[in-house]
Amino acid sequence: MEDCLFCKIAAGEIPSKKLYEDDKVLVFHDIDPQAPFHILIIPKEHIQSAACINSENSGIVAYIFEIAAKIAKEQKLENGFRLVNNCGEQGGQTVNHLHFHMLAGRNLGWPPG
Ligand code: DGP
Repeated sequence: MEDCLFCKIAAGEIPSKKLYEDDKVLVFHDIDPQAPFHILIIPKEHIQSAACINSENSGIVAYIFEIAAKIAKEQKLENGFRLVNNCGEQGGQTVNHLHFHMLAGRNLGWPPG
């Protein structure tokens, strides 16, 4: 999609520090890490937000969780991790392309601010 930052990153038009890639998803390091380990998992297909998930495209969400579990094993995140999706303005979403934050490496507070 034109003018979508994460579509451009997925297309390789904007560089990123990639951790994993296949035909469906891209995993790369967040530019502003909030924990010692902070990556973003995005679908390559442009989906604006979690509010746009429906019966046609919901499979990608399960797949993203599968990838997160695989990364947790590979990165030896035995002490746990957090998967976060921010949706919409009040949800704190700043990039309008569905993405899940995966954070680990410190005790993460709850509830978030
Ligand atoms: P959110 O606030 O949930 O929409 O998260 C967007 C995240 O994207 C935020 O943590 C910072 C990250 N981000 C923004 N621009 C870039 C970029 O150009 N490269 C990378 N790697 N991350 C970015």
